Amino acid sequence: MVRIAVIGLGYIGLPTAVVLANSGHEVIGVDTNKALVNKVNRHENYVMERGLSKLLQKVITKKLLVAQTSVPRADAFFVCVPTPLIGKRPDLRYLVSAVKSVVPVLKKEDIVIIESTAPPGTTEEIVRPILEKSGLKCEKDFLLAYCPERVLPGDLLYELIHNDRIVGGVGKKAAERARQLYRTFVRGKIYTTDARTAEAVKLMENSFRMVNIALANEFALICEQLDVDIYDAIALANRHPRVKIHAPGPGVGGYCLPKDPWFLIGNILTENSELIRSAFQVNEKMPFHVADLITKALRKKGKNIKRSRITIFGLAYKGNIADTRNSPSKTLISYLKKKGASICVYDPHAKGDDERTCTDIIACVNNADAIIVMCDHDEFKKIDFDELLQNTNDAIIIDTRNIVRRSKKENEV
Ligand code: SAJ
Repeated sequence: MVRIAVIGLGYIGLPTAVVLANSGHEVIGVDTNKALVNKVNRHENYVMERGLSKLLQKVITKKLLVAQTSVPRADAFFVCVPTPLIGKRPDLRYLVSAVKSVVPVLKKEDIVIIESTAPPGTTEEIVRPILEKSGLKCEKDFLLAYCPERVLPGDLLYELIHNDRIVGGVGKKAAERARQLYRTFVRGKIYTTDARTAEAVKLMENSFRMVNIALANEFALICEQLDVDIYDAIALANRHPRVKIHAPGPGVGGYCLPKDPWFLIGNILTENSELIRSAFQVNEKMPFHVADLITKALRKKGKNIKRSRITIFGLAYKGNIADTRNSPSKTLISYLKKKGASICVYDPHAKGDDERTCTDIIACVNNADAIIVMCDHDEFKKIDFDELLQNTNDAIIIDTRNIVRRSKKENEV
């Protein structure tokens, strides 16, 4: 059992603190947001992930986890704070502030583990000098490691425990100590390397996915022009033993994929990162391509997008989650409003933040000229669209997620 401080109780930090506590460690969760700290101590879960509420209640009730706003003395410190972008540049202010908060309590034999996604070199060139302001020397007195998260929202708790992990140490001793700590709750394999490689690996993983989604989107644009069904084509191509084409969609949202590749290529020569830069452009244009499809389909029905009623199914950035960060739906909605359309958004998961969502699906499609499926929520897969269309003004349907199943295809774009 180790006394562990988890700094940052957000989407990664809270589940990490809970799983560490449930693995028998004494865990102190730390966040500057007093309201979050109070919620944790009242086991009021705010990270909507399957199984987390129950586990949070267990570890709080058993006093295995407590939350507070100050960083305590501990044997291990997990730093799980956001690392957003400012424009296309990493904003490491939260990370720097969190690491600085460890300095006053750092002692010999402690280990500090950074989980926040960061540009290669951050752990050694930014985090290490800050921690050495304590007067202690890295590797000699304290240990430092970098271990990125790789969990899929919607299945986070399972993946936190079962996925393989990469642990990057500043020195072999740190990698081994971090490996031992993760081994107490990770059932997947744990691969050790150096911190810089681990930072790069995380960014390469998400760049790989962002680029491959862009390729799928570009295939969709090509197949539209070729009058080939993209989904049939991908299904057949993926029968090749070494081909795995991703799913095309209306764009790439979330906190990570729109951000992480910029951490990788931000300081790289343009001529050495052309593919990743182009992939961003392909994904970023997808919501506007959807708007173009809507305009053309309405025009075919003698309707003008201006003053049309358009129902958007899905504000979240992907299926079965409530997260709307960087959602392609928001880009599409904002564009359609500028074109004069009247918008109604229906999403059984995402409660509208800056975009109001309707809770009554019939009211939301009432008299609609278009229904745009932007998200693959399971609820949408159960909808009888033939019946739903009866409530609309002969609406067109644009299904960007290939989930609409109908007995007949009329009105579908
Ligand atoms: N998307 C497609 N086609 C695909 C796959 C995804 O259009 O074939 C779209 C989705 O609809 C979504 C976007 O791409 O808009 C990104 O979705 P995602 O599921 O690929 O990835 P994220 O953003 O959910 O990535 C998360 C991140 N983890 C957290 O946010 C806690 C990331 O750091 C993880 O590496 C990733 O899950 C993972 O899968 O491990």
